[in-house]
Amino acid sequence: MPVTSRTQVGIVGAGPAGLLLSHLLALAGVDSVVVENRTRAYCEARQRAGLLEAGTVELLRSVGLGKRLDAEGIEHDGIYLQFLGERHHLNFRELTDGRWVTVYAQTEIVKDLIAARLANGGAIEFSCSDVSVSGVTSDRPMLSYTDSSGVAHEVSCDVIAGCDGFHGVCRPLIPDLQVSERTYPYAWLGILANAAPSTDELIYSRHADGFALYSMRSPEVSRLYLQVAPDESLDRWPDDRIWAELQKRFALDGWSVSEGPITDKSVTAMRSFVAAPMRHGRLFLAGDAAHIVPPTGAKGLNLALSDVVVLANALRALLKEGSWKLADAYSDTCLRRVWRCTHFSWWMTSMLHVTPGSDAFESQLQLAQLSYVSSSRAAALSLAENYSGYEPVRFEL
Ligand code: RFL
Ligand code: PHB
Repeated sequence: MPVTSRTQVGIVGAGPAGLLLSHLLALAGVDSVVVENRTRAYCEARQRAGLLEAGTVELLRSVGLGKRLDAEGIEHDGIYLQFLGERHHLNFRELTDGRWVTVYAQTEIVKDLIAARLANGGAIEFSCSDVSVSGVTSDRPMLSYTDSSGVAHEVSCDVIAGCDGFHGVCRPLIPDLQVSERTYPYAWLGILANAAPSTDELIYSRHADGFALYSMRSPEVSRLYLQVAPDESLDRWPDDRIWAELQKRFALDGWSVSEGPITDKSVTAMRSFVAAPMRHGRLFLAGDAAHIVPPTGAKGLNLALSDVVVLANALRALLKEGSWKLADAYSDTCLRRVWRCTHFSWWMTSMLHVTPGSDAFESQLQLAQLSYVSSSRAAALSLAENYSGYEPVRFEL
């Protein structure tokens, strides 16, 4: 017989979305249980995003998660765009009345969130199997799973939050889902290296051989990406080849990429994906479970956390005051931001990558756009306000 229990919100997935939701709900006095199929160590080590919008930083500070972020996060005033062998700085602070971005790795946000939840007695079950959700159109949906010791559980909930990422079990429970999708004919090869970054800001470089991005994690650790073929095998990319390609794509007189031991290497496919609606009955999707953007705009994590703020406000109104108003508006409210970010990410991706088989016409359009963004204040401001975070959401404490 399964062990039965009761909570207000059953949360599937201990990524940034599920963990932040559980934290915000606790601040609002709403109970939750988070169920995750990976180990805690795996969740804390998964290399992904690194760039936070100003609004995301302000949100994390306002809910007690700013301590390490403020000590270790690296604030940036803007970015560099590089093309035709020249590097141009876009200063977001100047363009947008003080907006900025911060480099602070997703791994660190996940560690901070797990530590905060566990310190406050929060329930997170790692290493679960057979996770399933049922009865989402009834008044008492059920979250079922087997824990790491092999014991089966059934948790009766008021609502379920599907924060289980792109390959999760929640999205398929929504009937008549409308999916809008693009795949791109390239991927990113990402590395983490013990090398002091030789740049003060991130560099987005369009080179005739493909896009490259120079990011960082700390004053000692660099994070770099190269555009590669969509089906690229890591076997074809020994460290020497990676550094040679990075030096070529970022080449500038009197300057070079600083090299060091590579500690992580992976290939990520590029995709845009939006599923609507993001709610069915008492099931709400948030983050990558509902949408994916290509990483060129640095939006995925920020978007996931914005969904969660909208959802936490809605669930507090529903579970503390009995009002369905915000819950009914949840999907439409989120999708407006999702589509803005989907457009921005697609636009950045299309401007900076070399499409295999493309002709001179496409290259000239990209270069014309890059030159416009680097010289027109209006065009630069549009990039800056999207990149640093357009219309940030607020958690109502
Ligand atoms: P996650 O992080 O995928 O977490 C989902 C969690 O659910 C678990 N799960 C299940 N648990 C229980 N039962 C099941 N059946 C389950 N199925 C799955 C998973 O194990 C996992 O723990 O989704 P979430 O929380 O929505 O967070 C989204 C972000 O992770 C993602 O959008 C960003 O990483 C995207 N992204 C970036 N976003 C930014 O805002 N700025 C960036 O600079 C940025 N760079 C990136 C990125 C993503 C990248 N990759 C690898 C996709 C750079 C890269 C290379
Ligand atoms: C990162 O630091 O991992 C990063 C930064 C900016 C992006 C994508 C990834 O656009």
